[in-house]
Amino acid sequence: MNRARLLHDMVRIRCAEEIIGDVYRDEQEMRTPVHFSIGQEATAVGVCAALRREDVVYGGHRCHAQYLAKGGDLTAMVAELYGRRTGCAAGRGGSVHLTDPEAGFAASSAILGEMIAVATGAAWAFAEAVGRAGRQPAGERPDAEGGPRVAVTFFGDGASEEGVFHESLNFAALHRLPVIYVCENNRYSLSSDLTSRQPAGHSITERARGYGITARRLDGNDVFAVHEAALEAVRHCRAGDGPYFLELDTYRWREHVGPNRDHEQGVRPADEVESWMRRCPVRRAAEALRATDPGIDARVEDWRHRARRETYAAIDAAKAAPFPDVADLLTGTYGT
Ligand SMILES: Cc1ncc(C[n+]2csc(CCOP(=O)(O)OP(=O)(O)O)c2C)c(N)n1
Repeated sequence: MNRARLLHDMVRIRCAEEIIGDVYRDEQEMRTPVHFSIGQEATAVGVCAALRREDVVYGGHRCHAQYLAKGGDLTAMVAELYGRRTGCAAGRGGSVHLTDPEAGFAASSAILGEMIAVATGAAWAFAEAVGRAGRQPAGERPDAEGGPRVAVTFFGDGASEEGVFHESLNFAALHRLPVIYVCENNRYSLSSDLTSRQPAGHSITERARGYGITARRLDGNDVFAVHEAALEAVRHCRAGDGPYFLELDTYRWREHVGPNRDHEQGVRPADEVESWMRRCPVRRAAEALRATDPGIDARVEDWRHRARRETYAAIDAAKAAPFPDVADLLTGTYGT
């Protein structure tokens, strides 16, 4: 495991999102809702670093970190937030419809739970591809060595309350599909706390286990633990042992949608937010690395500078790019 790389990726994502948040609020030029993952970076980074490029990730509305962690292009993401033609979804999707197929970030959607089903379908195709390869005569087989590609889907605790979550898990377990379900449990669905939405004494992990799926719940702000667990999940899927479920406990620092801090408006208790901010995944990883790498703080500072330059350059590039042409409105839609 390259522990410094995990920290680097989190630093880059944190810087990019903080800058985007400030610019979003101050300028009012990005005409898209934005759901920040600030405080939750360890989940996306720990999981995506365990994947190959050809494995595919499907995200939900809170997808910036997932997209960037999988290798999605930052410049194209920022252009998408500004609605420009150079955006990763040609300026038509906004922040909840990020995509970078080259990097293996297939799609994201704001319809809760939708991508859980889509990732399950992709995993079915990946399992079928390996099955077909196995049925072909030796010598004619595409290289299925190392097992199937893996599909990963990130979603929140709120999305686990959608019916499609249960249908998908049941189907994946039945067909032993290579799909990793990653529940980023940040305890809130909009402003509703988990305890007001789900019965006490039960967990989302337990429900996944109810379908016979191997499932683990762990500290989602410990990037090294998340990464270890994700490596195990990937091994499990490639070995043909079926789906894997990870419930990662974490917390968002900003409001549900937008750049502000909602505890300042009384939406969440300030002491709760502060206690989670003390468990900052970026700071914890830096502290852990400092023991063996005394130069880590200087490297983090350098990474921050680079990320700042990269993000501001992406903002400048986006502003200089054209908006989509009205004449192209239907290009790429079904039936055209
Ligand atoms: C099918 C559907 N129902 C309701 C919504 C409205 N909605 C948007 S985000 C959200 C809360 C999501 O909470 P969670 O899944 O825990 O993710 P988080 O925002 O905490 O990352 C809701 C209810 C939606 N987008 N789609």
